[in-house]
Amino acid sequence: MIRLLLLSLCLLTLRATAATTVSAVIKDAKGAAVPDAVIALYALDGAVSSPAADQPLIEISQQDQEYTPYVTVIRVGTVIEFPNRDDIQHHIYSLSKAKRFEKPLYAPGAHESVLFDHPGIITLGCNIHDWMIAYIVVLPTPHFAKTDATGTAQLIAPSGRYRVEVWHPRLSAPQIQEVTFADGVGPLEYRLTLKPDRRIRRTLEGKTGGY
Ligand SMILES: [Cu+2]
Repeated sequence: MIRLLLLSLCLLTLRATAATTVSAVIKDAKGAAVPDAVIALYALDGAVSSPAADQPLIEISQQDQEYTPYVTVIRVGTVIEFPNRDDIQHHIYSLSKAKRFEKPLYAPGAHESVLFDHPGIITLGCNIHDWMIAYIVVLPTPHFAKTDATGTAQLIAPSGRYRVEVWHPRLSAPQIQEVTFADGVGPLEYRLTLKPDRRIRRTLEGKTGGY
């Protein structure tokens, strides 16, 4: 019995440590790099998911009348802090089903936190500044990444089969495929057909949007 236990422990340890890194490269239809795409991995063969590691403080700040970052990806059960680094008030709100909340008269220096306890996509707006928008992608999996300015992301997960879902604010529907993670696999390459960027331009004097 003890032997069996030890053996299972060894196997568990082996599986948990056999992490593979696979890179993903995401481009749009014209071949330009796509930043802020979220890639989520869902294990298909019961691969052991590592428990959530100590998470660094995750924040979405209000600074220079913008939300930063534009896209945040977290696991279900994560708390996000919303520091207001401006010297004016904001009015943070979400009407999204995964988390409805509102922080009216949100004062300079405020830094309240919100727990995101349901998976889904949350659109964050500001009732005072129409152009302020951010997305929070809340996932029921510990394996995910977001593409950087070069459209690249590194995915780290135990070897095994996964359903890979790619999401982007301008994608009509998530792009889904099956991938087997093993040493030497990748990079995963995507060409996404994105909808036009409909974000509202800033109207402040001297500000040109900067998108
Ligand atoms: Cu605002």
